[in-house]
Amino acid sequence: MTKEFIPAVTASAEQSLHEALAAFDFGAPVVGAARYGHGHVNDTFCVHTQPPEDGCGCFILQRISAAAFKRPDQVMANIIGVTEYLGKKIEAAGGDRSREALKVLRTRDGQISYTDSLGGVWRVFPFIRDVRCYQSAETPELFAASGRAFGRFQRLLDGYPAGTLYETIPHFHDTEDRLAKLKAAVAADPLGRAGHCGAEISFALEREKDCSVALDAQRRGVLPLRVTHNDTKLNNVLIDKTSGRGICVIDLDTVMPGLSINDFGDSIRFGANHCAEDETDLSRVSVDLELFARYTSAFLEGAGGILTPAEIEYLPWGARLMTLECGIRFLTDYLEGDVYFRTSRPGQNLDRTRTQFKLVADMEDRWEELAAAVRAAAGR
Ligand code: ADP
Ligand code: GN1
Ligand code: MG
Repeated sequence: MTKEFIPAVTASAEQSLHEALAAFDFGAPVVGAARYGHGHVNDTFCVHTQPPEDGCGCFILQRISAAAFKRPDQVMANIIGVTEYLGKKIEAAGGDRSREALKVLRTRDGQISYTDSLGGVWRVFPFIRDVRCYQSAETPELFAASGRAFGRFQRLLDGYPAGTLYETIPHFHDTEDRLAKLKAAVAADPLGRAGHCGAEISFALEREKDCSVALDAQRRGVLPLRVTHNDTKLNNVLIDKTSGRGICVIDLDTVMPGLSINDFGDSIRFGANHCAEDETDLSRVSVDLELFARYTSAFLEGAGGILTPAEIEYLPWGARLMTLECGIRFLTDYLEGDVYFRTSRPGQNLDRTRTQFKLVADMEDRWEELAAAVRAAAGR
């Protein structure tokens, strides 16, 4: 697919919603569309249709974030490639591809996305029913189910031709580059916010060396590049209501060549604690070792032996670095005026920064315990 570079859109998604709804073939009249989910980046709507029989139809309609993705055509090309590959693998293993893999619904003229008159790019997936999507790990079993699903996701994509994937966000998990961008934001300080986040800025700068740990290991050939998801939050896996299994990994915009330890680590960052990303009571923020251990065992089980001993050894670094990097990203966005991550109140990105840095400090304090939990899960 070749498409022109799409300019950034600043218009609200609601402005173009009707245009987008008219562009797709939902198979029945649309009776409603409402904002849906808790994503920080894309604009997501749930669309209901009214077929003549069989209850109502349900779809996920999304406007791809122009701030995050400069080439939505490449995002969609990756998603088509990966979902078709996963679908075939799932079918071959006797699974139900309509529930275990996303499927892209075409527009009325057969395209995989629709560009509205303001430049926003939209896509649709059939809604997977009888699932739940969690914002926090309500039970260890639930968190383990997500770990198994993300481990399995990596195993299923082990043979995928990684060279055919576009890098949808260049330097996405390049922690050195993230720190460099933070330094630039501190220097520019367009809104004069740096003055009241000196402690957070120092916290990041003091960890400059850490930012190179995984990248150095990759450069030395110790950690291999794989096809990875890169955004493995608990709310990016759908959990089957009946079985409690993590059945479908969603939010495939950032599937790219990357490090397995980052997929592991981003899940730990988001899920192995008991508070929201923007919790303001920092005394509540800490890593839950039981959740950490349960996730690790399940992730390794799902990965089914594809991970190398070095990848397993570096898993705690994945957790520490994804958390540090995410804090750096929230802080950069705070300094730049909250232009990337959606916020619903002033100071939210700074609060998010603080939770991430508190988690990093906790991981540093309990480093040996994390390493021991990984060794135990790996049977060493
Ligand atoms: P974002 O990139 O903004 O996080 P997601 O692709 O993760 O967007 O979608 C947001 C939410 O929509 C998810 O957390 C999930 O609750 C729901 N969702 C997305 N795709 C589907 C689907 N195919 N079936 C059911 N729910 C979905
Ligand atoms: C964003 O899109 P969403 O909400 O699943 C972000 C992740 C961050 C996360 C922090 C494309 O994820 O990288 O870790 O917010 N996604 C992108 O909550 O930047
Ligand atoms: Mg998401």
